[in-house]
Amino acid sequence: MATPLEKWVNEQSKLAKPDKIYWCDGSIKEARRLIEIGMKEEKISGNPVFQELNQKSWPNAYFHRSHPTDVARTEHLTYVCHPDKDVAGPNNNWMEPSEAKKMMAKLSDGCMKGKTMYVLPYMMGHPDSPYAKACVQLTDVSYVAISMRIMTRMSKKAVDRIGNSDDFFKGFHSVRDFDPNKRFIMHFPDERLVWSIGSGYGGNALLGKKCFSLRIASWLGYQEGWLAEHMVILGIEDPQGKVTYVAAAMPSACGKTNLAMLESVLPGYKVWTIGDDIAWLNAGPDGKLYAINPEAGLFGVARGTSMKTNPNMMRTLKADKFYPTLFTNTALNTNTNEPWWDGIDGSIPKNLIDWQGNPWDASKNSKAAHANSRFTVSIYNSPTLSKEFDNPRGVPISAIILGGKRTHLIPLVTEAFDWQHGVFLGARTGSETTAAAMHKEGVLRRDPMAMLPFCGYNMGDYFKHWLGMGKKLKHPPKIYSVNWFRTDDNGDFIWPGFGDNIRVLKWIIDRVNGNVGANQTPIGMIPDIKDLALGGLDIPKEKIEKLFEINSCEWKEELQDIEKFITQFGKHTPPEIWQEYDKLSKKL
Ligand code: GTP
Ligand code: SPV
Ligand code: MN
Repeated sequence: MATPLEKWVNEQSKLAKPDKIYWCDGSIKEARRLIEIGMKEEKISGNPVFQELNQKSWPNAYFHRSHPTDVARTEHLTYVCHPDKDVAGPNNNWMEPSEAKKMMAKLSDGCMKGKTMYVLPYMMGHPDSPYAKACVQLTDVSYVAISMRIMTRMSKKAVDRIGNSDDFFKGFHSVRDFDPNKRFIMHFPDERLVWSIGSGYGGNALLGKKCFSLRIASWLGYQEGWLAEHMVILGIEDPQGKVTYVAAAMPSACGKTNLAMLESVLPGYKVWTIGDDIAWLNAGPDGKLYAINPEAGLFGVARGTSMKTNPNMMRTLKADKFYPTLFTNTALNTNTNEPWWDGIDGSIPKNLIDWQGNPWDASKNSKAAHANSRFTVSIYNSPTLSKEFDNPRGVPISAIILGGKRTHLIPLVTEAFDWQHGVFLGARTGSETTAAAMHKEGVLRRDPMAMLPFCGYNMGDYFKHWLGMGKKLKHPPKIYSVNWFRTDDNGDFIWPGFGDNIRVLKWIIDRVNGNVGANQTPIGMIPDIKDLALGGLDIPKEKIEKLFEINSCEWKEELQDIEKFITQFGKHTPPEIWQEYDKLSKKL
């Protein structure tokens, strides 16, 4: 008798009509074979799916060039199909589920003809974790199969865990012909199903990531009493060897990966990495909040990554471990066969070809590497990997940090008065858009808890759920807002960022551990400058003060925009959010 899993795979193959079906086991041998297939047999717009890079300087690294229209997440083509539109909320595109399925079935009919259908069984979370979920994705391109193998725990253990049950997350993915007019990423939360057509790009195609671990998981968490968040998880070790764990939400391309692998400029402090993008947060039996990272890899922004900004990531990318490392849409140095991007160490090489494969002409003002070019690398390659990474229970979180990219207004760091105020602080967060999704860069939008594109249900209900989580915890973490991106009158960043962010993290753990005081302002508690470890920093005092300036005129404008945003959620917005709004408005 076929298992529900086998039945499902069989039904999907009848629809997609692949030439072959290949069940992946996640083994090392298989990764080698899939890379070979990607180098020799499969093609995307005439290019091989993988190209071997210089194995001496970049061991185990391969280059991938995507279809030119397929370089970032497409939020306008992403839908959450609850039966009731109101459940999806104004923060999601919505389509009636049966209508969506009809459309997707039509687009999927015969979409894998002449291709192999890869069946990818994987776990999100450590297989021994009570919080882990068993998943299966189908795909028709080796790039996605290899990427999923790097990003997740892919193995037969997932098939064993599913056994005879129907309780697994289902992902159907096909790049079809990459037609941007036939590209859709559809979520069916009640069926734990994601159906994605027409894109091979990261969050559109690696369905374990944003689609399942955030959009569907946030909905599961809402029903079951836990949180799925767009957050990094890290441990901060102090000179006495005590490790304090924090989780931090920041919108796409706003600094999570860099924070997760930070190399401290303060002697005696060290950051340990647990995750760089997604956290699942559960209330533990001791009343603390526990975090696991459901992923096992890093899908990071190449631009700006160097030995100066993120040395631990450069070491991770060059680590000579088995797991293959992928570079997508970077430029290529044809002399050395090495990847290149803006901000990487060294001078600009002479013989670059751009991310689309054309010789690059520096005078033509085009970018050699795509602004959203990325690498995909196993987290086990990281020299900063925490020894708690595989702990099935996760780590206890002492502070939650909520960030965004704001060139004005928002202070370097603010502490919330309490949990409810912290939820408001997250709800009101705005951030300037980045190249991680297909839209104009640098436009301010509200992005509560960095979840606007990833919350799989009505965001008003999401705020309610956050408030409820706080009540459930006997020891709720303290909540902070941070902003590394405030600029001076010349438009330059005031704060050096990167390794210097440890100075802010130190203040946060000093607060959490009751070692320092703080000053009260209308928007929250801010540090006394004397309590910040600023030794060795060459920034004039006025500029540091500017990082904490609260301009009430600008804040009044901000309040109007916040009100407009929150009003959208109507009766779904909990009264506590409006209470906090009123308090702030009165204080200003
Ligand atoms: P996603 O993978 O899209 O979720 O992005 P992310 O939040 O992990 O962002 P990441 O750490 O990759 O950083 C994105 C960009 O911001 C990169 O170009 C970094 O170099 C830059 N960046 C990161 N941290 C800082 C910082 O502290 N200051 C400044 N000025 N730039 C930073
Ligand atoms: C993001 O955009 O937040 C990313 C990359 O982390 S993606 O996998 O495309 O979501
Ligand atoms: Mn992300």
